[in-house]
Amino acid sequence: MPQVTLLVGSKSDADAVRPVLSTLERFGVSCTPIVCSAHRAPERLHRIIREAEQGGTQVFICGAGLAAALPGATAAYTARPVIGLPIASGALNGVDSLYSIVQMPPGVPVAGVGINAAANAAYLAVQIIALADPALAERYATFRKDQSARIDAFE
Ligand code: RP5
Repeated sequence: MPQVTLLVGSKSDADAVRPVLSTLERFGVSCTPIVCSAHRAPERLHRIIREAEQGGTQVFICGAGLAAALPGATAAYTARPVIGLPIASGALNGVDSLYSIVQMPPGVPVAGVGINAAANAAYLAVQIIALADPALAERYATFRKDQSARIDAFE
């Protein structure tokens, strides 16, 4: 049962979201990546979200470029947390996607991370899932401690 469903709007987003998979794997969080465009295949997206919920998905991460409807459309179909990952592309280089993701209407939130901040999307998912998973919370706390120790080493 995948704990995270990673949706991307296009195959062309694959390289940008790869750190989501490697970061989740590092923490032992299972993830299924799926390509589905909110604009080009809205009915399929609805079906995918329903099936993901039935399969136990706790958090959705949605990476998309350009108008980036995918995170918002996913949030419209589920009450589980949705993390929006804006991907740099097109004339506006991801600023369009960032604005789309953070400007959701009240009542349908999407948690936005920075442009191409794929690892941060994964860390945020880990933090959410860790609320009800003490072993994962422990692994994440260790990671944060190690990270602090590495920073201190430069001083
Ligand atoms: C967005 O449009 C996708 O997430 C992708 O970043 C962008 C371009 O898609 P393609 O034309 O490469 O399929 O919906």
